[in-house]
Amino acid sequence: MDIRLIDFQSHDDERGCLVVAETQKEIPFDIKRLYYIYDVGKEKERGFHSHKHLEQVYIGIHGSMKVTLSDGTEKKEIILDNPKQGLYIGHDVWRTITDFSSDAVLLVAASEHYDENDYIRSYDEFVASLNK
Ligand code: T46
Repeated sequence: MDIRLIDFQSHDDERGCLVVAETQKEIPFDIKRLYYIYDVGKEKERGFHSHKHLEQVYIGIHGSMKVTLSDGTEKKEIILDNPKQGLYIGHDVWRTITDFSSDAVLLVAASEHYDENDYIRSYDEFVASLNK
């Protein structure tokens, strides 16, 4: 499955922590879009889709959340609760994001502008697309 955790550069001192992620270094693509998700209600679930081309890096900036990933064969669960790490997710990976803590903030760096045509929002369609 085309996913991996990435360690960011962190500069910590008595004033706090400063974390850096640079394009084509820690972030393996040119960032065309940033968005963030917060104030997710208790037991609310997001995602339930894959992307045909989009690559993204998820950063659990604050609080925690669970990301469940599948390539149609293998399934992995990753807790994002460390703002010094990012989760790279390539295309053709089904994802759900659940178990948001009440203070959770998920920042996402994306390789492309928003395009609804890049989404596969049916799991059956996702599995069928892998066999093409
Ligand atoms: C992902 C997870 C983490 C836009 O208009 N522009 C955007 O850039 C995005 C991401 C969304 N939208 C609109 C489309 C929907 O009307 O915002 C609404 C909510 O989007 P969606 O239902 O896709 O939200 P999530 O949290 O299920 O998924 C989003 C991203 O779409 C997805 O790529 O990985 O966040």
